[in-house]
Amino acid sequence: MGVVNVTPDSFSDGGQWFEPDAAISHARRLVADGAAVIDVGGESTRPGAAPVPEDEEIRRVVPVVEALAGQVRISVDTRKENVARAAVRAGATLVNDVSASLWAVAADLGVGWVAMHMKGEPRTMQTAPRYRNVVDEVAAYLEAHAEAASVAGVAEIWVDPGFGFGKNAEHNLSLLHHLDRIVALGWPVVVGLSRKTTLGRLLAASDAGRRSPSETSSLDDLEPTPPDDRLEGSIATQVWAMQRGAAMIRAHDVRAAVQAAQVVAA
Ligand code: HH2
Repeated sequence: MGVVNVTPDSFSDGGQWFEPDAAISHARRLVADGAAVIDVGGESTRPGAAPVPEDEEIRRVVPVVEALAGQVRISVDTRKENVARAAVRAGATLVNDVSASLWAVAADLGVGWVAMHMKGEPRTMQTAPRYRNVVDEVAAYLEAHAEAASVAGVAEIWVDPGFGFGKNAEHNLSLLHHLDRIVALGWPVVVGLSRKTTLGRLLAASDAGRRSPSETSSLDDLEPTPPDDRLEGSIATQVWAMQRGAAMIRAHDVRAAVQAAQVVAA
């Protein structure tokens, strides 16, 4: 799943694909690189991001979806019912829902649905997130939401542990370590690891000569490498996830992710 952020403020590529023409040609590049799905988003969900009004989000997303539909499968990355509806009218067939709240809309529209786990909401989610057991909590949340969607009649349901959404480095690593628990729920798993901050912190730790995993306890205090310098961490964790049964990888660097997948498959 290749990421196309039609936003001025996304954490890793904000502003680069904000103009529709730039977004469309970037998406075509990702398809040529091997993306099977293009995920079009008009609102950043990075920590601290400001909400975008519905009509503005529709204005950003719909022309891009319209231009690409028919050439590749399109998902719409949104938390808003009317944005999902407008994108599906324009040709999207999957709703990538970081709020895991739009299952009835997906059922009504007859499209697929991704349920992602998020603790809190983007404006505040990274302020001291806490869990009793992050793996248990995320697994139970995804199971309950997928079940509700299934009962409501959604025919295609994906689950995603939501790396970085209300989770510190230890939570993210714990979820990755136990990804088999999420896979064992029985729903196909999507992972969004690409360029995430925890990877930037691990790479910064490596640059600083901290090579031992036992030295990663204070990772959250480290200044991460910049988002466009997190490729090695993205690929390493994507390969880890593929080997543990993730069925879809949400990626900015599609060529590298597809190449890694081909090597793993071989
Ligand atoms: N991560 C982001 C956005 N949408 N959707 C799913 N299913 N899983 C994820 O991990 C996920 C997601 C954040 O990445 P990005 O879209 O690049 O940034 P922003 O939210 O700042 O636009």
